[in-house]
Amino acid sequence: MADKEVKSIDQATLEMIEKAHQDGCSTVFDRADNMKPCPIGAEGSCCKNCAMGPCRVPMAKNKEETAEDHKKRKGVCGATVETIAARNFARMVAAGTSAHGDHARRVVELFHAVAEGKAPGYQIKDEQKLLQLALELGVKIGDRSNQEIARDIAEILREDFGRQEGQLSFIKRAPLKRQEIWRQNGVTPRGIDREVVETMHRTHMGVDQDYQSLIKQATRTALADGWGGSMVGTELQDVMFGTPSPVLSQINLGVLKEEDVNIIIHGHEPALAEMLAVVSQDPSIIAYAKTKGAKGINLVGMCCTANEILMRHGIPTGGNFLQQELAIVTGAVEAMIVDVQCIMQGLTDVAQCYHTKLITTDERAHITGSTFIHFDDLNAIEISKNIIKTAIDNFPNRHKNIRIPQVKSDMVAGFSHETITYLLGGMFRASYRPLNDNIINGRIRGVAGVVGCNNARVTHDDLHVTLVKELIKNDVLVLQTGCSAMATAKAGLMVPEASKFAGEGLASVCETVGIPPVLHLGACVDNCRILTAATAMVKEGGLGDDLSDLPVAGCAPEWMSEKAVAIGHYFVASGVYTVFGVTWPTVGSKEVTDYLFKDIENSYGGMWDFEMDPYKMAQKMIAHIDKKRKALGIDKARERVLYDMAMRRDLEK
Ligand code: SF4
Ligand code: MSK
Repeated sequence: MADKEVKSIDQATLEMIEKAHQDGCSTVFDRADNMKPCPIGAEGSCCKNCAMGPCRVPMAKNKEETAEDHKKRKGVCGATVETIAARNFARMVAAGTSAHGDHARRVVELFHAVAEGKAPGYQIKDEQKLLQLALELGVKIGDRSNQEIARDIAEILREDFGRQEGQLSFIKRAPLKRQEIWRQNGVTPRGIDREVVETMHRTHMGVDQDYQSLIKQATRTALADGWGGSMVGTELQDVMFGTPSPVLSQINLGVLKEEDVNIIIHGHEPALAEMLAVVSQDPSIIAYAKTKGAKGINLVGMCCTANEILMRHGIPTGGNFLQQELAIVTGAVEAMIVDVQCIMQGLTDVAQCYHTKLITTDERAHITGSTFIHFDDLNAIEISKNIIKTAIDNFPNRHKNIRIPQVKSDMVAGFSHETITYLLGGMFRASYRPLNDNIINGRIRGVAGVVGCNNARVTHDDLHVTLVKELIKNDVLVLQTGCSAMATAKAGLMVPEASKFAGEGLASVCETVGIPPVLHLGACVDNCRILTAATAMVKEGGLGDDLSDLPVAGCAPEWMSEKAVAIGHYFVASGVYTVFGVTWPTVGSKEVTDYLFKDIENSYGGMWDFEMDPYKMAQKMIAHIDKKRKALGIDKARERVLYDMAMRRDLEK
């Protein structure tokens, strides 16, 4: 494990932290040093849900105080430690679900506009996926046009947001046994908005005051994210922008080009990024850049928007969450264009140290000190040209102080569920059979989803990379999204040659199929692709009849956002053992934490865990995978050992 004082294991990041210091510019790394986390808030023991508080009910901090003494500590209204911790947890889930849900709502609105021919520049790129969705949702195909079919699909999926009764459209994608578990536990989500609103209501002062009841509603809300908002967003984005397929690209700050106009697109929703990708290739725009002395235009992604345009266009990625300010510190970025989510307010201060223009584009996300250019899907081409011209006009304003770290790595991304099926089975026998067979015969021990953010409280990228290396070494195939995927890509784990880091069994499968041992599945909303892949494994047969039977585990080692909590909880509620690093938000209540870490398994087959050491994270995940292998009766296959001569002689004694 890297020294805690080391800010990052990434050379480009370290170089730019040093440059920021030389330039007198403060970044997230300095702010994290100057602002220690509040220990009471960190453990979920602070309630500020009414004006009689904030009330603090922290854990015992000295030996004289017993657990019983702690339990006696109450908020002014009498709220217990359990209620306060569970309410805080539920609100994190609601916030995360709302972020993905609101992202998906914009996608549905754009999809509807495309269907009505009102959004020039956008189109339906994946007709096959459109027709599959139509069949699944009961939309008549016949001789109707793609536009007519798309409009019906948009209208059906739009209902998922405000539905008051019944269930979300994609719930029926889950294995039947899983659907029954949700029904029995009363957590089948109705409408995405309804579940979020109900969580906010229940956690208001003086409403739901039983921690298990609060967690139950948090569960229903999280499921409205994984099998609702996120899934709707991913599916319709694929239809409009294309379902990802493997693509070679590069990652890290070294993808910036000194002689080009560098434009960074940062945030989450791909509508703007897709259009910028198209417009930045326009010969008239490139010619305009040349009139300002630049060689060309270099569009680069940051955070999850980067994942979206990387997966579909191979556009290079500048870096992950903790590198957003550092990209500006290079002095070579003309504009950083942002939409929603994970955009640090500190960007404005950093941009002021250099010539970079911070351009906000979304009505829901204004930042004081930025330039706001409203991005309207219905006039996307014109607005995108305007944004890019604003960046080009800024090129002559560059300061002399430019330093781009010469650090970048090759990567292969674009592993959608559809692509994995095709790669495994080929065009005519596309299926998960080879994956299931290799899990059953033990070449692949299991599958892990490693996802989530960076967090300035731990060494940047270290936990992601150490954990993933440990997993693949032990023959665990790793599926990744978000900033976690970027961390391991920078470390060279997303190229086929990375199979040299994998155990013998996993390496042999990866080399046969021609894939890296670590697969990039996309952005944070694309975590639902992992659910889809896991469901396909169940449906393929031989690995049980529910998601909780599979030898799989999940982890967000460097999480920071509320979205990560929503994602983790929908994995747990879908039957997956899920580990978080850095900190655990209910640690202030032993009962709530025990419930989430142990008892919840009885209801859903999945449970949470917390671990700060990446080696121990890997051990815990592998132990869970082995437990599931044993329950499936496939643990024996793994124990096959190739005997060398010394071992044979020992046997014959
Ligand atoms: Fe304190 Fe209760 Fe108000 Fe929370 S709701 S701030 S615990 S009085
Ligand atoms: S961007 S949510 S820091 S993964 Fe999706 Fe990265 Fe986490 Fe934001």
